[in-house]
Amino acid sequence: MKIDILTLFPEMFENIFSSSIIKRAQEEQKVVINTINFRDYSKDPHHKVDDTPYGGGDGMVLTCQPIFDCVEALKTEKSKVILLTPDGTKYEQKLAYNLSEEEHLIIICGHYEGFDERIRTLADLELSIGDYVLTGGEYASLVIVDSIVRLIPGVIKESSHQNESFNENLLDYPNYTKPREFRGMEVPEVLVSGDHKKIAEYRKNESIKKTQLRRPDMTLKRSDGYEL
Ligand code: 6GU
Repeated sequence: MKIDILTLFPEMFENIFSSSIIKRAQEEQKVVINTINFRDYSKDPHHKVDDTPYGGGDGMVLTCQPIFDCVEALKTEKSKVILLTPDGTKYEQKLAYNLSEEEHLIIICGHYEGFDERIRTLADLELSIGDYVLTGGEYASLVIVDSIVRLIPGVIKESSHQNESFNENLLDYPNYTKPREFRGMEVPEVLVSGDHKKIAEYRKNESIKKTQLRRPDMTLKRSDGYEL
C-alpha cells in the first residue's frame, strides 16, 4: 500500500513514522508513506496557499490551486482521496478494515480556519475522527494511518486482531499477566484453570458486560441479532 499525505507541516510526522510498528511496516515494505508539502505546488510567487474568505470574516482559507495540482500529480485510477475535516463522516474500525485493502490513499490535511469548499470535489471520502476540533488534519491523519497500517496483512500477528475492541461490536476482554496476585488483587481463577472452553466463555461474557456498561451505543450496531 502507498499512502501520500498532503500537509503544510511534514515535520510533524517524522518522529512518529520512524518509530515502532509503523517504522517496521515501512522497513518491511508493507507500506510506503510519503508526506508532501502542497506549498511546493503553489503557483503564487510567494508560495501562498491561503487567502481571505469571500464574504468577509476572520481567518484565512486554503486555496484550491496548490491542493488540486498536488492531488492531480499523485492520483491514478487506483487512488482513493480522503479529505480530513471535522464535518466529515466519523471514522470507525470498520472503515479502517476497508481502507487497509486499498492500494493507494491520498490524504489531505486541512488547516487554518478552513479550506475552499471546492476542494471537497477532489475527495472520495471526507473523514473526521470525532466530535471535537483540532488545529489541523495532521493529528487525524496520524490516527487514521496508524489504525490502517496495523491491519495490513503481516504487519502485526493476525491473531492479535481476533479479539480486539470493536470487532463484532464488542470491547476487548480484560487481560492479566504475572504475578498472580498484586497488592491483594487476584487474577480470576478461570484464567489459570487450563480449561480453554471456560476461558473463552469467560472472556466473551466479560466483553459483553463491559460493552453494555461502557458503550451501550455499540449494542445497537450488532448485525447478527446477538442480544447484549
Ligand atoms: Cl479530520 N480535522 C480537524 N481539524 N479537526 C477534527 C478532525 C479533523 N476530526 C475531528 N476533529
